[in-house]
Amino acid sequence: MDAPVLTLPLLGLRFGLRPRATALRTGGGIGNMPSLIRDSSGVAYCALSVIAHRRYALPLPSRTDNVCIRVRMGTPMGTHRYKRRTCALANNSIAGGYMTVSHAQRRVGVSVVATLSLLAGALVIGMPSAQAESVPSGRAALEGTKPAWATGAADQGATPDSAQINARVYLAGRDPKALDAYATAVSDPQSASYGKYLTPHQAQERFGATQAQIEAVTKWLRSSGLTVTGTNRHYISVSGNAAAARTAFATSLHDYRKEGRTYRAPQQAVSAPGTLADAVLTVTGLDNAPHRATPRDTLPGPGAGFRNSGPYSTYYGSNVAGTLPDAYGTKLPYAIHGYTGKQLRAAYGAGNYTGKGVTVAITDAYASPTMANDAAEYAKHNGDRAYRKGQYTEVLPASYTSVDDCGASGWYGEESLDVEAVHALAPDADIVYVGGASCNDPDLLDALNKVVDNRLADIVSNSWADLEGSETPDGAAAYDQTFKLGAVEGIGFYFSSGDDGDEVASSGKKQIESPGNSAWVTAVGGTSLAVGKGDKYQFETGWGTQKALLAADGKSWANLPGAFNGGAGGGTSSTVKQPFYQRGIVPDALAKANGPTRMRTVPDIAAVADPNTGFLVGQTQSWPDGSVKYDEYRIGGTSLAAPVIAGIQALAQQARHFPIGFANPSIYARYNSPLYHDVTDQPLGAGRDLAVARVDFANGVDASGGLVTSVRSLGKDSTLHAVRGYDDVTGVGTPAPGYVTSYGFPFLR
Ligand SMILES: [Ca+2]
Repeated sequence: MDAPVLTLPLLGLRFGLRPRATALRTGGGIGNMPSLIRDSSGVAYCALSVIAHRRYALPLPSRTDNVCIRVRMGTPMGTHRYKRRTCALANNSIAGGYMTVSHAQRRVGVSVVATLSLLAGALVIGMPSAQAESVPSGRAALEGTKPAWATGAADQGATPDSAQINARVYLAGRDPKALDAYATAVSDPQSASYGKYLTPHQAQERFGATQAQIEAVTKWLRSSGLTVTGTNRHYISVSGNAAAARTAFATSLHDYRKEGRTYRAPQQAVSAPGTLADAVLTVTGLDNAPHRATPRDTLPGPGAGFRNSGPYSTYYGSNVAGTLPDAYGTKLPYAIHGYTGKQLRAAYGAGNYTGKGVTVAITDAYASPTMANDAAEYAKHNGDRAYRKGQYTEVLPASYTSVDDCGASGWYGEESLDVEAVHALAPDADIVYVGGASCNDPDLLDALNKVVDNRLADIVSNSWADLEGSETPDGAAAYDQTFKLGAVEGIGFYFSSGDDGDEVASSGKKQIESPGNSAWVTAVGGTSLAVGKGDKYQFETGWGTQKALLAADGKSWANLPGAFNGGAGGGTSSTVKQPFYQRGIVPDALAKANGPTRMRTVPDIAAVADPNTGFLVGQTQSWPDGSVKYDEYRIGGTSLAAPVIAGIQALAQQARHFPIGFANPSIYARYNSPLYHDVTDQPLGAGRDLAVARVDFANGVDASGGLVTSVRSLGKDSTLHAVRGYDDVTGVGTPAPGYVTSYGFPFLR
């Protein structure tokens, strides 16, 4: 086991004297491997294996030579918008490389743009704020339920009364304020209630909706002419026509133009009868109802395959590109072949801990049909422990929807990465995969609720996200309620912070991602990691890549340093106020980046994410010769960082002999200590830039289409910078030897 780097008394002193941290919030990301597929008519598509989110295919331009293109595309129903930032294309084949995709909208039935600035989770019912539309007397406004894009200028007139509506009325529970307070106290090491978790049944008894509330809300909805299609402890789902919705929610529905399409939305803020103000949390689904969904009970086969070329380094610097031009004044090491669990465990101080007795849940949409076999194969190939019988289990929905719109098979790669990374870091931890019925918010939220309602796990790894600007307060409130219920049960949620840096290149606006922006989850940022010979930790930088190609004559790098190619998401929330645990730690230059009020910043913690210093993942894929078989490729993104941290937290929980629960108060309590690697962008000295050389198959599969050679810089994350202390690329840093064992110290739990 790695010896703790601090003595016990020093730890006690350091943390005993630290100003009281008080708590909450978080970011999400993406990395894709491009590949070429053709449909039955021979039309070529760029298939994006979206590692943090989903897969999507779009028609290729007729011919493009290694250019950056911006593509905006929508589903037939227009409820999704994908912006693909960079895509290197050559002669209708896709140059290997790392690409990112982000979603202007992932949600169905939730408005696309949120400009209301309000505290997430603090939807004020019955107390209209200055931002809330007026509602009829005797009604309680549900703030945030009118999308910002539902303006008079965009108004196309009333939605026909006969239009079909599907909505969810979320229940506030019997005492939302008490839930908030208990979730805070039970997660705060300095609270007398710290660690006093409740069972799901106890949580429901204490904070869930009462039967009387459910009956009253049901009666209201039915009396309005809506049909109740389902009731659970979180929400009542209803269907009906627009006329009934108008009666129920005291607002007309109108059609609005937005980005070339027409969407339905409430004309005013949605409201509930004043007598039900305490019972209703929010309503989702009145805009852009998911009527496009087509239930299916079978999923598509594995997606198009991807392979890395070489040369590689097996550890950082093991293979120097002697024949390639210098960059930044030095020869470059080749990119890492893909770190193994052994290397990552050593870098982050796993010691002899294995995660025994701990359960990690992974949520994604859909379910790879080959996951169990792929995971077993991967473990065998890469020196990870074989899975025990029953160690890996799945909890799946009865059927799937939006299979085409969400690009179901693209989620398989994400799932494979999540499962294999958790097992590589925490080889004895149980893993339960909880699949969502689609990539839409309601279905992913259902998956999270399954974890909470049944306490399926101690730790939940989530490598999916959306832009904060696409999140609306109604959706944020529903997520936060789930996270808080999880916190009172001792469940911690971990979300990747994003793969597009400050998001300016991907969205045109500096912003962060959600649900990682929530005060109630741990946002995991990313680094470039150098593990040297003998698994020795060398350094990390913030993950941020600029990519330049080898010039045609092979003697120089064209346009060095090249364009931004991807990096860890981070920054300051526009909607979530600073949680107590960040107070006094996050510099005001970050916390107040959006105005005079201190806001939530992300990420909280970080781990390896750079695909150039990434992780091998094994997956059954479809190959150009028609075969469908297992293979391995290197992958990265904060999609990797999240399961790595989830695995490390499983080790820490084993050391603690008790669930860590919502971890941010504990994570920040260790700030500014040798328990973390404090990551900076130039760890080898000011002004010393770092980079690796990388060679890819132009077609992503084999050398038949030629090779693409590039230089990839480290520590160049758009306008974000990893600096000494807390930063918006890596948070408090990455776990160092001693971090895991520190959870076993009684005064430092
Ligand atoms: Ca730092």
